Amino acid sequence: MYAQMVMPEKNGDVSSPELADFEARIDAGDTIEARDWMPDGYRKTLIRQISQHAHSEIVGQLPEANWITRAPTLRRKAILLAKVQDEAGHGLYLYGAAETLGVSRQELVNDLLAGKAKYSSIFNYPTLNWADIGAIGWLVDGAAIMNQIPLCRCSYGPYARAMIRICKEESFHQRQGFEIMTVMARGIAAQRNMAQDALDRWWWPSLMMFGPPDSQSPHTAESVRWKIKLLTNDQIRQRFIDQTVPQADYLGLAIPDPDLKWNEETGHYSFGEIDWTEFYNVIKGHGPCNTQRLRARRQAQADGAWVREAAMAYAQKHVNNRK
Ligand code: BYC
Repeated sequence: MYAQMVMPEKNGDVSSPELADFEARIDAGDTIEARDWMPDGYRKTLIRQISQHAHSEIVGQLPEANWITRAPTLRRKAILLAKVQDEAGHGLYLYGAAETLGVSRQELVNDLLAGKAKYSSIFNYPTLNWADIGAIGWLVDGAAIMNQIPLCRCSYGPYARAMIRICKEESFHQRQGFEIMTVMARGIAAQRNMAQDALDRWWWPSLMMFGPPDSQSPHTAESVRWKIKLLTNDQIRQRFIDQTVPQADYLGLAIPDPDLKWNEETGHYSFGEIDWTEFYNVIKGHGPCNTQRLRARRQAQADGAWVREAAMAYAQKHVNNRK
């Protein structure tokens, strides 16, 4: 896999003692903290990745929130509400981690609302029925954990620590999704059909969550060298497939890929071609729900203006009282 990647030149002045020291620390597995010296490229990549991740958590609330009022039972509603609230919390930890790099949360949010910042492609697909909530927990949160567990060991301390907490919550999310799928797959024919239909629609977009193939990923080589990413996009995608296929078998559901088969030689599943044209379309803003997602975020920003103003006025009052 590494052979396919273009290895970039080392960032900045290779003879700089700060850079040499920084790279030695990365190689030794040290954690870099907010006040430590870091190359501009490292800071920039972290701000990009952490803020995209934060935006994904926030926008990612929308497809599932669509079903809170229509959850089939009170218990399901309470669980879904808790899960969606967790995602809001993840967004906040991540904006906090990004802020340690010298950027403000407001700047990051402005970039999202202006359509300049990315968030995960997966949240531009619609949730058509209750089985989609099961599929999201099982596949989308499953993919998220697969990506995030290695990030708990990434080189930037504030990001790694946020990831540890987030992963604990994500594993509950994945299990609740798998449990919904189990109930539906063992239910009446109509429920089994809904579960299969949800798997059919979410499978390929879930594989796209891991990003483009390594051969077309401009950031992977440098991010892996700096331990901002511990594994490449293709490596994590393969791990996800290897873990998820037996789960689909357990559910009695068929993965919608005629080319999927166990490969004795590699010890992994081989799988069919991912439609990268669809992926690039979605990340350029032309997915089924991009417009609707950004509209919802802009509305939330406008609706929350009075809360932010009141909180600022309250904080200012305390500052004035202390004078
Ligand atoms: N969607 O060089 P590459 C969750 C972009 S939320 C959109 O491989 P990189 C949850 C990429 O940004 C979990 N864009 O990039 C929440 C880059 O564009 P720019 C979200 C994508 O960064 C609520 C370009 O393509 N998880 O779990 O090295 C409810 C080239 O890509 C995507 C994270 O954010 C995509 N899928 O690798 C339920 C994890 N993929 O920036 C669940 C943290 C790629 O040059 N992020 N792009 O304009 C990462 O691990 C990495 O950023 C990625 C991409 C693996 C995603």
